[in-house]
Amino acid sequence: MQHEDSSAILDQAGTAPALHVAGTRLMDENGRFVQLRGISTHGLGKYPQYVNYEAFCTLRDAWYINVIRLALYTEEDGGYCTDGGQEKLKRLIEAGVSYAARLGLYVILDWHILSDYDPNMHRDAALAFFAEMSEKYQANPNVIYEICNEPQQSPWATVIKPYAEQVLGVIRKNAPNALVLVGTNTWSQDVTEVAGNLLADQNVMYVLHFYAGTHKAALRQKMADALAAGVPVFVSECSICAADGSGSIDYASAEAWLAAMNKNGISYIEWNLSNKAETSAILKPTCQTLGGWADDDLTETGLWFKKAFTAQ
Ligand code: IDC
Repeated sequence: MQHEDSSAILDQAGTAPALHVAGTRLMDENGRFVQLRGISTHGLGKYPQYVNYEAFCTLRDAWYINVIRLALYTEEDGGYCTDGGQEKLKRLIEAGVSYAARLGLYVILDWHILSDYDPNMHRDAALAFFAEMSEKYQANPNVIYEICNEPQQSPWATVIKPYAEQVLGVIRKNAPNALVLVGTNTWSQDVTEVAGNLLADQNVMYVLHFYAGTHKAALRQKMADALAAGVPVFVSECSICAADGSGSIDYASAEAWLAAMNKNGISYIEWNLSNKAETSAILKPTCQTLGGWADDDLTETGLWFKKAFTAQ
């Protein structure tokens, strides 16, 4: 692996340089290929305490991440469209973006649909949210927009693509060059479904999610097929346990995924930054600190990803 993607990719002004899609890969404005690697928060409504400067700083300096994903559930666990309180959640996003900017990290604003499986269910809220965010962050090249976490029962051509065109419409008025990530059908696994029917937009990547205990060679083959068909793939969420976020770790499958992503320079983000008693959490349930973690604070999943990030 070329050492093109050191943890924080700072330009001379100390900010993360703008990114664009080049073929199926990401490139910065200095012409360097970039592989983003990082961690996703758990739901912002449920675990707001991990959106803090020290946490992000630790993940940058000790884990070598270069991106953080802010998971804004639309429905579950204090969701933006249910009981989360929109102003409170937006203040958290504002804080998260400002910490990321100060640290030279990229930051993903993740519109985290899940049980609301069709992105059109909350389309008006999504349009308003992304209009507001893209206006606010139009001068921040480190902000990345992820417009629908995991659609289900939503065919690409008739449901997700028309939704994405509308959301892109509002984002592009303010942020013509920002990177936008679009989820795919079946919990963001159907990346081949978009082949030959991409959005008419240069700066979009298509999302694939995997949980190594559940998803194995068949889904990796889909990733390879999508890349071969010219689809730029971004793994905005993954972990090494089962798809329910818990269960046991499959190390062999995890290594196979890591090798496939590194070989193709695919960006990937681990789920999740919390101490919840579930395998995908990177902190042990006994860990009460909000940053500056020692290895002893980390779960097996945390240790595995820390090693993956720092090995490069
Ligand atoms: C899971 C959380 C779990 C929570 C559940 C419902 O880990 O604590 O109770 O959501 O809110 C996804 C989703 C992501 C899931 C994760 C694990 O994007 O929200 O988080 N997962 O199930 N897709 C595949 C797995």
